[in-house]
Amino acid sequence: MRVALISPYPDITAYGVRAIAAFLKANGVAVRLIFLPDPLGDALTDCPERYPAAVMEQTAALCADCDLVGVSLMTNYVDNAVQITRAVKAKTGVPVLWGGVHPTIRPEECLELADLVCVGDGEEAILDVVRAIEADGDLTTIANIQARRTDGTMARNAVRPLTQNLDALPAPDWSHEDHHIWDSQNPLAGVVPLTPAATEAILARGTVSLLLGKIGYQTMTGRGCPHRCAYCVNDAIKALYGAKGYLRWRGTDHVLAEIETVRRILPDIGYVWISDDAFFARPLADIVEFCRQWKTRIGLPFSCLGSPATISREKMDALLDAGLFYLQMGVQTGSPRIQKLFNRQAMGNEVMLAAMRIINASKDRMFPPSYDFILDTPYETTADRLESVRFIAQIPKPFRLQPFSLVLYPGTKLHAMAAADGFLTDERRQVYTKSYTMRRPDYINLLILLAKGGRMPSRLLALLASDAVAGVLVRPLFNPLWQGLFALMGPAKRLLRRVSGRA
Ligand code: B12
Ligand code: SF4
Repeated sequence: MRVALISPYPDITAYGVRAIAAFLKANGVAVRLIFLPDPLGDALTDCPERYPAAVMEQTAALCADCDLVGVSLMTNYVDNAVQITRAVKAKTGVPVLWGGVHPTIRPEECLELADLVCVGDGEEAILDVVRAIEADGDLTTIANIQARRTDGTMARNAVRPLTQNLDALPAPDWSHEDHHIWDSQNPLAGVVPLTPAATEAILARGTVSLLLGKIGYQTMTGRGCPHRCAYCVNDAIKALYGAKGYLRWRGTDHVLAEIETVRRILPDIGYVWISDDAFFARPLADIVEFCRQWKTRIGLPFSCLGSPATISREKMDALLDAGLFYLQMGVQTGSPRIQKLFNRQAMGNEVMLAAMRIINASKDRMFPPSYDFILDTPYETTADRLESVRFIAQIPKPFRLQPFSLVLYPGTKLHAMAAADGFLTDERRQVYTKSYTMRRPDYINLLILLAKGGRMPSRLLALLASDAVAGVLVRPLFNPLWQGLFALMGPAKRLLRRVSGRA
């Protein structure tokens, strides 16, 4: 049996797809991986036909001798999945299975085009589908799989319990055996075999890789998150499976063995990007052991994410000693009212400032940390937003901000609430094709963007966010001015990049 797995994501890490590929291979199924990185990158615009026709034909040809085609998708990649699936169906009779975050949340919508949909974790489910196809068996009774029966009714099978022992699963597949890619930076080459050298060249183009001049390898040491923020998919997935047993960690040896293997294939990897939702949520003893082994077996610099409630001095010290060079933390808002709306009241301003002070005490040993903010929440008042800016003025320097415009992803509490309250009138525009870079061009967002690099004097920022000054400048009369400045920011940034010689 042979399965083609297709990833449309701009980032070719695609951990979930590679995890499934490795699992199928370990169970004797041949796998062909096809990477079709979205040519628009993270700048999502409304563009249903994202791939050239020739690329779709080559993709379909690569699927023709397979028994099953799997496509992975997040909500912003529905258009990609539709285009790919139509192309495969036009040229082959191979059944198409969609999996990933979006099919997990919206299986019925996905079944309008896909033959089968996988809800939740996919390793065992896809293997069961392959076995059923092999035996010419029933595809509508498999746990995690949803399908339309021949009479048109929906087969909605329950999810199986989550695998608790992640070490029983193989590490993601970076073998490069039967891996293919269409690289939009070399579009005329078509879909070609992916070589380790090409992978390194693509990973080297990542933002942090460019900044450091080192190739970054991204992995995950666990699955799940201890928190349940109202705008995050973790909330929806916990609702599907139950919160108990949702947060799971791989053992240190399992993770380090993966990195050792991948370094043999990709020898130029210069740092590791641990992209667990909340790596700092690992217990201290685990972190200490992880760091001890990391130093002797890997020895590369690494970055990770931490939620404010989980950062401690002891964990920081151990990680810094092992090579932590960069840390990203979610702040999202400085308004206690919006923290409550986001279900992040346990991560209030005092908790966040305490975590920031711990991070700041190590400022000489690492890159400035990055703090994420969510902008454009429909429930925010001007007072809430100004509280956020005043909070930024209290953050110890140096730091960088990553301000994201809120995307109301389906399945989250906030999506349901906004839909009920009439804030979601056009899902395609407001969700499916919305990028986090589409920030509302107004005075308060401008302040946050100006504070992004962490260089704006805190007193000046606090003054600009004071009721006396902001009270005047947020008036609609000034909006054209802020909109004009926003419009100039893109070209100014590009000019600065060109002058400084960066691509
Ligand atoms: C790591 C990560 C990234 C990385 C790497 C992404 C990549 N392409 O490799 C980076 C930082 C680049 C990233 C970027 C983005 N991300 Co991201 N990311 C994650 C994160 C933290 C983990 C994903 C992961 O690897 N999980 C572990 C694996 C094992 O789980 P999985 O991917 O879900 O796969 C399992 C199942 O879904 C299923 N499955 C998956 N694919 C398939 C396919 C088939 C055929 C089958 C049968 C099953 C199946 O089986 C897998 C194994 O069990 C999640 C949050 C989360 N906790 O899931 C967000 C998340 C997936 N990201 C999200 C978003 C929105 C983005 C961006 C679009 C943000 C943006 N720019 O606006 C970008 C775009 C993607 C890109 N550039 O490639 C959202 C998606 C929400 C949604 N409804 O779609 C999430 C859920 C976070 C959130 N906001 O809630 N991301
Ligand atoms: S801490 Fe981050 S990953 Fe965890 S639930 Fe909240 S937003 Fe999602």
